[in-house]
Amino acid sequence: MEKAIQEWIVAERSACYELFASLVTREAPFLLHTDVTEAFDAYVATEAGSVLQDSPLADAFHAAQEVAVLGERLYFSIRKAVGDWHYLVIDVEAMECRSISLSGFLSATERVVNVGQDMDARVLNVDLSPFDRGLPRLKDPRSIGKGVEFLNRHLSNHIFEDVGKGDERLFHFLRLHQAQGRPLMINHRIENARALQQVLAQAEALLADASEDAEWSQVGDALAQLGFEPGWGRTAAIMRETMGFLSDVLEAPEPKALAEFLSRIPMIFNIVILSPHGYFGQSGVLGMPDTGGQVVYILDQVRALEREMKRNIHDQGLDIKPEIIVITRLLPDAEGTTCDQPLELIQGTEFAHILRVPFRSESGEIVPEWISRFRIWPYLERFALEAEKEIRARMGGRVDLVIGNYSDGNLVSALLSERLGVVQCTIAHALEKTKYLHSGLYWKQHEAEHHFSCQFTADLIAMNTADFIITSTFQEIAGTRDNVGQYESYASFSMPDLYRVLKGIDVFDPKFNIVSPGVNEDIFFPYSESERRIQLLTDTCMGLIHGEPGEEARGQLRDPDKPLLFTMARLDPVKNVLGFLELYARSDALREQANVLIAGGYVRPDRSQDQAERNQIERMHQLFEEYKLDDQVRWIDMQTDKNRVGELYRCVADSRGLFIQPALFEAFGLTVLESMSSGLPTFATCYGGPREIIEDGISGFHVDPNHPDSVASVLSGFLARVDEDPDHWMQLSQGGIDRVQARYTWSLYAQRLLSLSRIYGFWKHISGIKREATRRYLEMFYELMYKPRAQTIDQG
Ligand code: UDP
Ligand code: LCN
Repeated sequence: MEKAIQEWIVAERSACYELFASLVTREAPFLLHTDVTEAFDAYVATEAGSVLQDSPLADAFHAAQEVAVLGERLYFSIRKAVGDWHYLVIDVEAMECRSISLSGFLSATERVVNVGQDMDARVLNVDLSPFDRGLPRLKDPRSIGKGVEFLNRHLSNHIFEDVGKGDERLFHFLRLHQAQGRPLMINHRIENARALQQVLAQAEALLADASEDAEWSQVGDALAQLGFEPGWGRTAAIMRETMGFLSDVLEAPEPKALAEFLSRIPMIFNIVILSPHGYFGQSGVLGMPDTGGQVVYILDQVRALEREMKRNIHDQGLDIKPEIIVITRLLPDAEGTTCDQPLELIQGTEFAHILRVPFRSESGEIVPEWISRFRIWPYLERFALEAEKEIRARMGGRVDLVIGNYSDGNLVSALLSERLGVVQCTIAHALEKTKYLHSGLYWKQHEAEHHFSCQFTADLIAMNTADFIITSTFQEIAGTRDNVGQYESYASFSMPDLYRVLKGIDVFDPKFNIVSPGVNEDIFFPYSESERRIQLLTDTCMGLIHGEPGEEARGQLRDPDKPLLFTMARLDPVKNVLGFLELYARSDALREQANVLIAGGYVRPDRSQDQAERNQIERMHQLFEEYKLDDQVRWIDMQTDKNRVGELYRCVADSRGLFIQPALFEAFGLTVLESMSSGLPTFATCYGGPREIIEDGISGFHVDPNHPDSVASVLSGFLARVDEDPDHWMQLSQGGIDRVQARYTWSLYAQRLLSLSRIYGFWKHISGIKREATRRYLEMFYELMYKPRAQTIDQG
């Protein structure tokens, strides 16, 4: 690319110079993708610039992710496709273009931030690429997020290539499985893979003669003589089928049989889920600081997992009680929630509990108060050790899967799974890195408030120790054509004076799998299912919308029959609730057509304990005053009762209103699923998960929060069209319902997660030695980088 550009520079020197100079003279240290493409498009629209229209510069400028401007030099990072990066520098004075290395580019960005930094200064390079050798990697970007399918193909093609070895590995893996001290599937009588193949044939013949419904109690004695144990299936027919899959795998492995067999192995009975930060509780917590979708996700996930585990155990013909423990922080100052209780049964389950472990100060005292998720890093190691003791006491150390959530839970899951020797799954929910522009490069400015030096280090460690990672969407891993994925942003970045990441994660790693969450269908059902709605709840919600203003509500709607534009979120700046209120306040058309309903934060600022939230609350009051909104906007406190929230969406749908999710960035967006599932037409940010959840114009609409005027006109246009054609509202409403039902359900989620756990469990078993070196490297990174950084946080 650089050669072709250089040829154009020589041929069209003056046009090229003018284009480059237009970037330099902006005097911005960094130019973003849109700045660069817009500058190019604007210039080629001029007469002088038109010669560059179809030049190689067009490709470079349109694919430029970012340009660092250092004096007269423009350093380009170019993303031709997902994970396909190139770097080049254009020297505007010398009119030269050449390609540079990733290190060269990162060094330039560091010098932009640290003016005067020595170009050759030594830095700590973090590079995981040497550890990848010999491990499989996807090639086609379309396969990203379908790691398990790839791994199955790889396993069946390569593991068994080495005649004899793959069989033995599988045999040893099967030997590991036991429950409550009793072996499952095979016992010591079978000594090796060859012997297994022989007895399998005998067992299959034996089962063919038995009645299809015969259970272990009828066929077990004969099978045990051959060396088999329970776990193959509830009935003779299922046992035979499972054995058939194994025979096929041992004879001539192919991906489908291998996947089918692995996903039947009885190996997941005890699961530990980690979610340390925030107020993790079953009621009265949602909307509190750091407490949102993650809590909803985990509670629904646990219920779905328990159901699926019970179903699997039943089908496997076993009689074992599964157990799930969600480990969170014990909060003595619980602010009226149950977060000060050490143990709670999770509603809707038989065997799942929330177990709370306190944070302790350096001197070992229990820390009583809530601590922002940005400041909890120094407490986590001790928390992990204490959690381990609790797990050993409850589960006897017999854990089959550890699932981490968010950066803190993922770090603890890395520490725990290492010590317990079990499969580790991580779920990011929201990686903070992409929420703030250049959060790595400007980490020092963020440090006092956000402590990203700890968080990004923790993220790198957990992503790389994880056996598998699940994400809610594709874009979370690999972004879109124009935007870098959340995980992709960890591939390489720099934190000046701390370290430079040359390879932090690879989006082509088969550990990534998209497993999307669902909604609780008992709570978020369509507004039109009137027989399921409870009048008392409807009345309560109508009171919330139309009642008198007071301590928990501001505004009273003068024209209550107008449709409602509803938004609900934690009052975190990134949710941009204020941006939405302001765009409404400034749009005469919208103010004429509709009222607004906002649920979030506290109307009384003194009730909030979080500074960022208090700032938002105060600004909201200012907007009410400035734009005189009291008779068109109703603002109610955060809603902590889920049933009420479900009914609130439906009441807004009754008004033929809509839901708007205006976040500057939304990692996934459970409110989007909830409102769609309630049959409320949904308008959501085009940055993040909603872009993938909603098919624009079919199951909702995408809006760009950076262009408030266009959001206002999209909303207003929709309302005007619905006025003329009420069917339009109905189409969007149904589109949303259909989309959620087809794509976002918890039962699909649970099936897939458990199946992944078994397959990656097998993969961990056979690839263990190869990964030992990575583990050691990460241990060092933890001790030498993470811990000292965590200790800089004041624990007082
Ligand atoms: N929520 C709520 N009451 C509020 C604000 C939010 O019940 O006042 C719930 C909302 O229904 C959703 C979750 O909190 O289930 C927010 O999840 P989402 O993924 O939209 O955002 P997050 O807060 O996790 O960033
Ligand atoms: C955190 C977020 O910020 C949301 O976007 C997600 O929906 C939620 O977690 C659940 O994964």
